[in-house]
Amino acid sequence: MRILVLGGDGYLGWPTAMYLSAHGHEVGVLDNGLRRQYDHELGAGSLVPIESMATRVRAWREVSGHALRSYTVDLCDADALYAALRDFRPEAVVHFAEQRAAPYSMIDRKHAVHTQVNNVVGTLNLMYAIGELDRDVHVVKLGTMGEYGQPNIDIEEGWLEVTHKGRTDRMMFPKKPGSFYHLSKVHDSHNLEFGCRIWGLRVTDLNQGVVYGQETPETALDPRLATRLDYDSVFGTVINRFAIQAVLGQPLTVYGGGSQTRATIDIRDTVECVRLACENPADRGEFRVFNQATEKFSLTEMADVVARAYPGTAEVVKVDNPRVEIEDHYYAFTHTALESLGLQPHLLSETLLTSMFAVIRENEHRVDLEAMRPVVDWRRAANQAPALRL
Ligand code: NAD
Ligand code: USQ
Repeated sequence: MRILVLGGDGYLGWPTAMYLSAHGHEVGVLDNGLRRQYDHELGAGSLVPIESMATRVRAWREVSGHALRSYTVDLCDADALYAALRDFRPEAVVHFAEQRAAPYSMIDRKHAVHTQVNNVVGTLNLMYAIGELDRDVHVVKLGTMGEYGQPNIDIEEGWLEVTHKGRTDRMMFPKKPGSFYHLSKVHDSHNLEFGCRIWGLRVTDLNQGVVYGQETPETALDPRLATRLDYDSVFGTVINRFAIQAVLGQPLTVYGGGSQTRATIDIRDTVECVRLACENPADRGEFRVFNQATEKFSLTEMADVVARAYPGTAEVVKVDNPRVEIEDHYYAFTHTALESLGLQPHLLSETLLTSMFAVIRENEHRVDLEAMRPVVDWRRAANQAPALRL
């Protein structure tokens, strides 16, 4: 298949592009380099050095023999997006290209507005481009488990049959997200579902849990093919941060009481789930939702798994929660759709963490400890610029 990966320069987009290419697909990567600009803005960066998009594409051709067509395009620039789609003529588009950090969206008004405009407008432009150019293109969109929040009922895969006052309907599952970023994903889901109803688009919304890990079979082939690993308090995700804190001999920082429970997934399963979704497209007019997460852990359990796997771990500490989150809550979610397509999940194990510890040790000299300190407070409408070094 011809598959265009939007956000193909990111943490997940780059390994996914190589994985799809290694599986025989003709792959294009599209990105506007925004994620690299956030690094400059925040004075942070990937723990593992990453190459430019041009070097990555060249290295992949040398190592695998497969070409990737690369587009430098902002999804918010509709003309450029239409031109890229006309040129590449994809059968599937995998859409990773959004501002994806909850803390970034909570810095202040400017960052909340940027997040929602970038994400919602980019997705709307994509919908219109496909609506006008070729409605058979399957959109595989990265959503997030955080769209649902932590409801006191089981989380279904996107849809819920509701009986109210004796009548029954199939509704989109109610959402209660926890940041302006997570809200942008909810808005995307609603827009995409509407596009399926009015234009007969084919959409798969992958509600993914928190991803951990840094290596996939393809990134491990050559150091130039490495994907990024974020450790700062704005973009670093929790299990990756705990692993880095363990190696650095820093306390593992559990926010709040630690009973908050989150859905998780190994990066090697992310790339496989996207392949499965692309190769088994949604029907015309179908808004299909898969919960792309394989396990759940409380924050304390995550810290304990990491601490057990790394004998030198300093300690697990509970710090004041900079976010507004519910702590003692019910959490159960259905995740059978991807498994029924053939996903064989990698579960969080000491094996994966051990390989990650080695990567972290090699690069620990690159860590700026100051960037690890949580600085974005959900309760404040405007977080102070100096603390963020913006
Ligand atoms: P990332 O920030 O590393 O990658 C996103 C890429 O999209 C970046 O390279 C960025 O430059 C690009 N991009 C952003 N806006 C763009 C625009 N307007 N035009 C063109 N390119 C643009 O993020 P990631 O961790 O790889 O996440 C990818 C997707 O997966 C996101 O949509 C995120 O919401 C979702 N997701 C991530 C996780 C996780 O734990 N990392 C978990 C669940 C869902
Ligand atoms: N947390 C800690 N200590 C830390 C960092 C985070 O306890 O040092 C806690 C947070 O309070 C939160 C949980 O860990 O309860 C997850 O935080 P996170 O930053 O790892 O993840 P989150 O903000 O939810 O966002 C990440 C990705 C986002 C994706 C989401 C999936 O950045 O793109 O959508 O995971 S989900 O959580 O399912 O919505």
